[in-house]
Amino acid sequence: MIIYALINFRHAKGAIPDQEFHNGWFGRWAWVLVPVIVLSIDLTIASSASSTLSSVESHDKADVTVKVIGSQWKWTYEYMDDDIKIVSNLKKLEPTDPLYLRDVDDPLVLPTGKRVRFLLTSSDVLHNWGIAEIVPKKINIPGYINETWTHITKEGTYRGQCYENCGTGHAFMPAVVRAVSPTEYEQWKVTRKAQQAQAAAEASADKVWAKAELMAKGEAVYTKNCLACHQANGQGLPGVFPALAGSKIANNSAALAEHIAIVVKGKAGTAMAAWGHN
Ligand code: HEC
Ligand SMILES: [Cu+2]
Repeated sequence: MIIYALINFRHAKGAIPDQEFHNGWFGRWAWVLVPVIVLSIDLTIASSASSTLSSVESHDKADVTVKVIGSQWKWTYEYMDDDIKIVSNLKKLEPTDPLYLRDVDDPLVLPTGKRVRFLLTSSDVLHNWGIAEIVPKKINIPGYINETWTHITKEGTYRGQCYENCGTGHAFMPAVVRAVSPTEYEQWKVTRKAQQAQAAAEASADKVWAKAELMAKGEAVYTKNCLACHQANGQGLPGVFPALAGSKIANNSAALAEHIAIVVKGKAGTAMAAWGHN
């Protein structure tokens, strides 16, 4: 409009300005009505945005509360009202698989039609948990708890990931939620608790383990907790994660105490976490 006016109503063309414009009815009302219209549009947008934001931040009572803990590079879910803990690790799949880097071994299970509250935190660096279809992402900060919530209406599997660059394994920590009906959810809780109790009983029993049993159990523990850094073949990543294959600590019965110490207590200032509390 400005370019059109500059060309067509220029002085050189003999245009004469309308000096009485502001005295006509249009000139009087336009400069009142235009700001009123613009402001009303602004306020309409602001009020619907505010109600959405306050709903996102709502602290209403929830039916299920889950603590979501990010760590390099997996998600741990703790059900606050039930003694259930889920450790979600990347599922190893072939690159040709449609779910490559998008599936986990043990997803978070949630009921549909219930209000679910999430408490987000981290045990090492910044992570960011979220699943676009059901819950907005929110940052996981070490030593700090963030809160968000959801209400899932449709059963199914929902996928998200870590949205904060948290290190070399950032791409390998997908977040997966399996939403089931409330009845199925109750059944799942019963089975899950029974499984956990059995595992705990096995761990504490005075059972004499055969070497093969120990090897099988150790492999499962390694795959779930250590493989991401030390790799399946035990070679680690040179310069970042040391190889356990051929390591003087891991393969030497004289260094047993040192071996146990580094696994239980970790090594401060490195990615090697203390596993003692698990
Ligand atoms: C987040 C990555 C990460 C994970 C997961 C991890 N480690 Fe480590 N680990 C390291 C790093 C880094 C070091 C080297 C620490 C240092 O600088 O001495 C290390 C060192 C070790 C060492 C000493 C090796 C040597 O020769 O000095 C052992 C043994 C070990 N880890 C065992 C384990 C076991 C068992 C697990 C699973 C329960 C595990 N690690 C999980 C990163 C990791
Ligand atoms: Cu992360």
